Formats: sequence, structure tokens, C-alpha cells
Amino acid sequence: MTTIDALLGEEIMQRVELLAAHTEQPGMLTRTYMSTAHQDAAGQIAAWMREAGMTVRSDAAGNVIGRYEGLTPDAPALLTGSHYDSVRDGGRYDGPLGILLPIACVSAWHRLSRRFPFPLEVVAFSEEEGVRFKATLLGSRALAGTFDTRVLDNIDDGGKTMRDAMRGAGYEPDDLPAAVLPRNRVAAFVEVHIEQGPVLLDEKLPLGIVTAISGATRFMLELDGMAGHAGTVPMQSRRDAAMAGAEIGLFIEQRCQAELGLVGTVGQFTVPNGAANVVPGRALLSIDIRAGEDAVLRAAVDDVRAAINAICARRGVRVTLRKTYEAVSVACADWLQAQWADALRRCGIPQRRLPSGAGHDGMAMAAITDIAMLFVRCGNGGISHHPSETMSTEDAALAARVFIDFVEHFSVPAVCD
Ligand code: HGY
Ligand code: MN
Ligand code: MN
Repeated sequence: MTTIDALLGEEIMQRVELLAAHTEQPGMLTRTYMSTAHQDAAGQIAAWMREAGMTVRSDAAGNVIGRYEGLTPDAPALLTGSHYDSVRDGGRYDGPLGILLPIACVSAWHRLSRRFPFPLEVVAFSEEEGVRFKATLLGSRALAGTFDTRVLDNIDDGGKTMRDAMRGAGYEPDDLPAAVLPRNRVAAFVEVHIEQGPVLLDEKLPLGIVTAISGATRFMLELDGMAGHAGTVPMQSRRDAAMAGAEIGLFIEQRCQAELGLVGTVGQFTVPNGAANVVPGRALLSIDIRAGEDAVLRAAVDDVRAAINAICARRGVRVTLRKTYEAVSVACADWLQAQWADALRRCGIPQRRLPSGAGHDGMAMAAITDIAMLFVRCGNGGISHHPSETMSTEDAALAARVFIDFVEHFSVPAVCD
């Protein structure tokens, strides 16, 4: 590892820590769309982009975009980047690594007056996780022109609409159409991201090339049964909403255990205004089902829907099922995977290709350009979406070196596959 690599690794990791200080909940990292912490983080990122020699713009969705001019100014830009929002009590590398690593590399190129035949744009996407308003990939959809304006009426836990939250932070949703990137302005989109899983760690590999991003379908489920006194309502006459939810959750677990690569999660399960001595009349659940193959995902979703209806009919519980997210699996372009593989080879790092079970902004960016991703090894068993999420400075340095090599050799083939 060269001194330059080590310095880049250090810079990236230090800035991850500084960015993590922008949180809504002291003592943990929670940075949701358009909160004060979210906007403070945007300001910090913009400042680092300027220091690195980029011009900076932001758009109506809150994306922060740094542009490092190329030798041919109107050439299509190579886009890179990731998201700066987080889940609640999340990890500090999920998103920021893919923003701060390119900024550090651009800063090095700028100091060396190194330019490329194409502009490089680093995008800090404003919202990928969908935590506050239950709508995901907002930043990348705004750039890709696939932002569904119906989500502007989604409300957060406090009853505020996304539209009001955006205006309160100084953004005008009516200007979203101006954020769309014309397809011919983009050469490709590549993202550096932690793996958020154990594969690279188990195989003792620092980096991996992503082959495809799994598709996913998400629902919010409202179950309405009948509340009652915990001491007087006989078991056989109960319409217990929470037990219906529990049975649904167990069905999802068993159905998804049946197939490799299929995963199902009930990440939120609440009994509004519940009490220990009251039979739950209402229960709210989230459902997240994913698979690398779309046909497998569709079949699992159909089975879960059928099971929900059967369980609720038998238990006398009314069900409202609202789809909050659906994305088909997205392949990473072969020509970009090959250029990542060439960069790894030139840097003397073993190549490992693997799918991504986690969703990423590339799923939206694929609407306007070819995409690819470089995964970086996670520590702590690969845990993510959790404060124990971690990675090493050495791996940050290696990823920076490979990213630098990738960009310095980047070219768009005459005919893309
Ligand atoms: O949920 C996901 O897969 C991503 O981290 N938003
Ligand atoms: Mn992420
Ligand atoms: Mn995430």
C-alpha cells in the first residue's frame, strides 16, 4: 500500500466520522429525509466537494452534485456517488462511503491537475432508504426522471407531508422536473458501497464486483380485529390483530426459507396504543420480500398475499395491504464489470463477483444509464443497518486505489453490450 493510498484511506474514514455527527438522535445515527441533520450533512458534503475542486449544485430533491470538469466539457459525464440519508440507528458507512471516497480521489486528482477526457460527477443522493416517508430512491429517481409525485403526499410519523418537509427545508417540489438528467449527458453510473453482508469477510477478500441488484417488493399491512379485555374474552372468540400478524410473519419466514436467495422480513410490527391487559384490536406490519430472480420474487409475493387473506379470513381480521415499494432486479453492465475487473487485476487484488441483496440507487439510475458497483468488505460478520456496521481503513485505501485506477482507465466501448 502506497503512502497516497494510506492517506486517502485515513481521510475517507475521518470524514465518515465527521458526517456521522449529523444525526437526529444523539448517541445513534439517524438521518432522515429533509431533517435538520440531513440538511446539515448536505452542507458539509457540498463544502468538501468545493474544497476538492468541484463545482457544486443541488436540485429540488435535495441531491448534492459535485462536478469535476473534463478536458472535453460537453462529453457525457461518468457519474458516481451514493446516498446521505440513513436508517434509524444505522451504520455510518452505508451511503457515505460512496460519496466520500470519490471526493477524496477527486481532491487528489485536483492537486495533481489531473483531468480526464470526460467530466466526473459525484452525486450525494438525498434519500435512498425510505425511512421517513416510506418512499425510497427519491434522489436517484429525481435524476432518472422516475420520481412518482404521488409520494409527495406521504406523511411522516408526525403527520407532515413530504411536500411540506421539502418546502420547509427550502426545496420546491414543483421544480423536480428540472432535476432530470438527460440520458445523453451520462456515460455510466458506478457506486462504491459496503457489502452489507458476510461474503467478502468470510472469503478474506477486500473488494467485490456486483453482478446484479436484487429486486424487492415492500408492503405496509394494517390488521383490524376486535380489541377486548385480556381477562374476559375467551380465546376461541378472539379476533386478535397481533396474533394474525404473528401468524403472517411466521408464514413469510417459512415461505422464504424454502428457496435460496429469497428473503422475507417483517421489520416493523406495532400495536398502536397497545396495553398488556387488552387484546390487540389493531396491528401494523411492514413486509419486505427480495430475490435475485424476478420470477422467484413474484411467486413468493403471490403466496404471501394468498396466505394473508386466508389467515385474516379465518381469524375474522380485516386487512389493508398497501404496496410501498416494488423494484425488479437490475443487472450491472458487463462492460462496466469488466473495467472494474481490469482495475482489480492491475491493483493486484483478487476478483470476486457477487449479487447484492441490498437495494441501491443504481436500481433507479439504470433507467437512464448502465450501472455497476464495487463492494467493500464489512467487519463484524457483515452486519449493516446497525451501529455495529464497520469496515477498515486499509480496505478504504484499497477501494480508493481501485476507484482511481478504474476512472483513469475508464472508456465507453464503441458498442456497449
Ligand atoms: O433496504 C435496502 O436494501 C437499502 O439499504 N435501502
Ligand atoms: Mn445503501
Ligand atoms: Mn441501506
